[in-house]
Amino acid sequence: MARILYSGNRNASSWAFRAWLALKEQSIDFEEIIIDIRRPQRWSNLAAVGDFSPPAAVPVLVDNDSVIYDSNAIMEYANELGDSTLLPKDLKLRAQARALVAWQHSTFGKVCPCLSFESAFYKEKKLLTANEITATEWVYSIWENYLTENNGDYLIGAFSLADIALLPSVLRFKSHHPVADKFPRTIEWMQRLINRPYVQEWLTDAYALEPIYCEGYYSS
Ligand SMILES: N[C@@H](CCC(=O)N[C@@H](CS)C(=O)NCC(=O)O)C(=O)O
Repeated sequence: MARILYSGNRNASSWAFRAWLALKEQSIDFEEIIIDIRRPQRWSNLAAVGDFSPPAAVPVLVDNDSVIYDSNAIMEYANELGDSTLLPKDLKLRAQARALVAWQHSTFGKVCPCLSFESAFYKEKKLLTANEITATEWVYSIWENYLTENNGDYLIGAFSLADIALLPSVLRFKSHHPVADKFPRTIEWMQRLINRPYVQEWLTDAYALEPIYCEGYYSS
């Protein structure tokens, strides 16, 4: 049996983090090959991934003769290969979870684009602009609403793919702007999420790495 996850640097690849975490949380055995996506080697390394996976990006899960690319597909696959507990049984809750995953996957990265995943690991954080603070507070209010409406420990009640998908955004926002007391459920949810053992495992490695500085971070 050969199941290999081609992932990325722990302090750079938020998409690989999501795929890796879904596999771990479902207790699925796999080997991991970390593709170095730092510049300039990024381009040749990803070109080599393109030899077996058309998008030439990480993550990619190769499960024997199946090549599964894109973090979203890998998260869904991990859920179904495991015990399917990462999506709610209830149709409407499941749709809510998938909507959050889809939003993160499509346009959520445009909210404060300067606060990249890499920047969550910088020792010296930039000061946020007024617009960035407004956007961050708005995101916190949305998470607070989900947690209040679903009245559970996680966004959709139980731990789900929605929490996994949003975790890198939690890290990039929280590390730049603390959550105000008016969002108590968000404060607790973030801590609960970050304290999960596999999340801690990834983050311990990520914090030990040399930071990867993104152009324009301090000047924007
Ligand atoms: N939609 C893809 C995005 C994957 C992605 O952008 N991965 C980055 C590394 S975190 C990458 O390999 N980018 C390739 C490139 O920039 O050409 C997914 O969810 O897996």
